[in-house]
Amino acid sequence: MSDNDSSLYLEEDFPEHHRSGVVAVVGRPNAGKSTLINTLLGQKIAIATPKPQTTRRRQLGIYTTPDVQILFTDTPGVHQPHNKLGEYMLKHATGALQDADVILWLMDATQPPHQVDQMIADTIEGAASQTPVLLALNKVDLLQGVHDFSAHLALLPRAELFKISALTGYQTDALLARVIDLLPLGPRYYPTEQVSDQNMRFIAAEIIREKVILNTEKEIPYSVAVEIDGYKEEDNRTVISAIIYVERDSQKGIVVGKGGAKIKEIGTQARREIAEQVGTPVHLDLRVKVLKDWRDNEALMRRVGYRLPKKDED
Ligand SMILES: Nc1nc2c(ncn2[C@@H]2O[C@H](COP(=O)(O)OP(=O)(O)OP(=O)(O)O)[C@@H](O)[C@H]2O)c(=O)[nH]1
Ligand SMILES: [Mg+2]
Repeated sequence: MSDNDSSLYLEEDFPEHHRSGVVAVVGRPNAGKSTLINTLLGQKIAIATPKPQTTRRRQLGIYTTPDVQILFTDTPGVHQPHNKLGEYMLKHATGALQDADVILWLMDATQPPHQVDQMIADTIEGAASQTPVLLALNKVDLLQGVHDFSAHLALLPRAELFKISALTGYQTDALLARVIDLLPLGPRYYPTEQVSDQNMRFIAAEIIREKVILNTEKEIPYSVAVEIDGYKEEDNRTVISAIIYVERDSQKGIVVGKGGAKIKEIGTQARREIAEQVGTPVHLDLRVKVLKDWRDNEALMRRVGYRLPKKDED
């Protein structure tokens, strides 16, 4: 943890043997990183979908018990970037490695190692060669019979191997116990009840983006950004308005749907889930706008909420 972290918070009341630290959760898109963090925390703090490249920036899932606080860093799946958004995502993933006390590398056990996995192994050894690595082969609930994972482990022989299912929770307790073993002694950085470093505004935008991804196909899930342009609590309800950005006119038509049917469905699903999280009824107003090729334009990326670093800065 850096000393200038604005969220730094020190609670007096924790035992002397208290452990804490940062666990970077990394891996290819769709490996199950966000699902695993939600499972370990016992609540959904990050969106997860069947489409790769769902997570776009680094965010924390905070696990707290009387003796331990773990800051799980959810990261975008590592892939060869094809545009400015992809570069931004890669930077967030590799940056997380350098700050970690433990690296939790997830691979999809149903697939052979990919060339990007080699890149991940090389990046770990380049940026964090002293940091313990747990290699979790995920989705074993989908496997039948006996499997040989020597090719996976050969990428980073010093890693400790776990076979888990983030979805069912199989062996995730064992993985968590090992993470805790590896953490140094340290204080509690966040209040005990805090589970995420993101505010409700960001989480609402993510939930809306998740519902767009789940209700669309092809390029659209990748082309969508969501901006919350109004958020207020009034008369015991939460009133939110948001803009869904897409990259082309044709995409706008698809997201809106025939007679507005699709955007209505997206709105209903998002409103329900946001209401569950904020604990009040929610009024949600959605609009769809075209922002041509925003994913390859830094100024437009900033406009839709991706805070790009200045050159050479994280
Ligand atoms: N069967 C099965 N599916 C899983 C498991 N873990 C995750 N999934 C599914 O895999 C898909 C991807 O999960 P995510 O958690 O979004 O993956 P991610 O690694 O965060 O992906 P990115 O954010 O794109 O990098 C979702 O449909 C999950 O439900 C698992 O253990 N078993
Ligand atoms: Mg994710």
